[in-house]
Amino acid sequence: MTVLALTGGVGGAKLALGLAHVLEPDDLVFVVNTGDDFEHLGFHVCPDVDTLTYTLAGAANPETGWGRTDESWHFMEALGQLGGETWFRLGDRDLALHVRRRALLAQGRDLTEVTAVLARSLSIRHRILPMSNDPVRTQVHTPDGPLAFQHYFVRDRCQPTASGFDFAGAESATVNPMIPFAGVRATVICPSNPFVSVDPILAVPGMCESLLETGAPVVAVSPIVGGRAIKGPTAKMMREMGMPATTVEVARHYVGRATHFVVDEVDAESEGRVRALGFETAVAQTVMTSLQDRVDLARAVLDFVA
Ligand code: FO1
Repeated sequence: MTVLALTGGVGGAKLALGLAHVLEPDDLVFVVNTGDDFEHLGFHVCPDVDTLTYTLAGAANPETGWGRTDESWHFMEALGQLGGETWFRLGDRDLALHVRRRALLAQGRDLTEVTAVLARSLSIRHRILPMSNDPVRTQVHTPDGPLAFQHYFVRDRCQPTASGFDFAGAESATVNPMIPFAGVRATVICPSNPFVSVDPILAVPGMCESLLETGAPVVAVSPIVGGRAIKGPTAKMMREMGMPATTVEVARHYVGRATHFVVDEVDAESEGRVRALGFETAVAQTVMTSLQDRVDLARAVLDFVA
């Protein structure tokens, strides 16, 4: 029986690593957001796939959570000298992965196959599935118009005011056919940004329905603790969209799309209000600093939905 883990970004990758330490490759499949993908410097860049891949390979930069550890930056330096765009930092070792992905895509392989080849070459045994092989691109609605996600997140450092999001291409994207819905015993929505990491996954037509039709629990872990996001712009986005940046508000966002919800110990007094929204609820330490924290949370989530 398989656990599906939906993840995107650095926060989600933390719990993903914990799950990978608890579950065997046959029992765990990652479904990863590709709404952050973009064409850049001639490469098809897949930030959330790569963040998960490097994290599972033990090669992720521990400070940033994205890109590789033991990196050098000669390519960026030389590109800058040549007048190239350097706002999106590609390290020398990370560059090799982008060159390799481009070659594999040029052979006509789809994103799922390419991701599997790269994961295997980094000795990863767990399955990493892009949510779709078709292009879906998150756009951030700002006062100056729609902004491509990486332009919002990296180039403009999340400064623009976000009033909403859309996922260009989602309506014609196909759910990754390799996702083994039939044998699912639980779906874990990792503590990623609900709006730009999880919603794109659930926006692929049929994804949400297929998850609920498994009849298995769909458990979301709150990315908001005590009114602030552990990582990234989640709380800022919520405030800008007129929502209180609370765990209860995140739960409200998942009404009808998840069945279980995990709040952090700091928000234990909110558990009743989350339950009142119709969720089965649990309280756990969702702030993950150490590897043990990641494993403990994974175990707590799996025990909750066992
Ligand atoms: N995030 C940044 O804040 N600055 C960067 O320069 C940057 C480069 C980068 C390169 C490769 C990659 O896979 C991810 C990278 N990220 C960078 C992170 C990325 O923008 C975000 O992790 C996701 O798109 C949202 O979680």
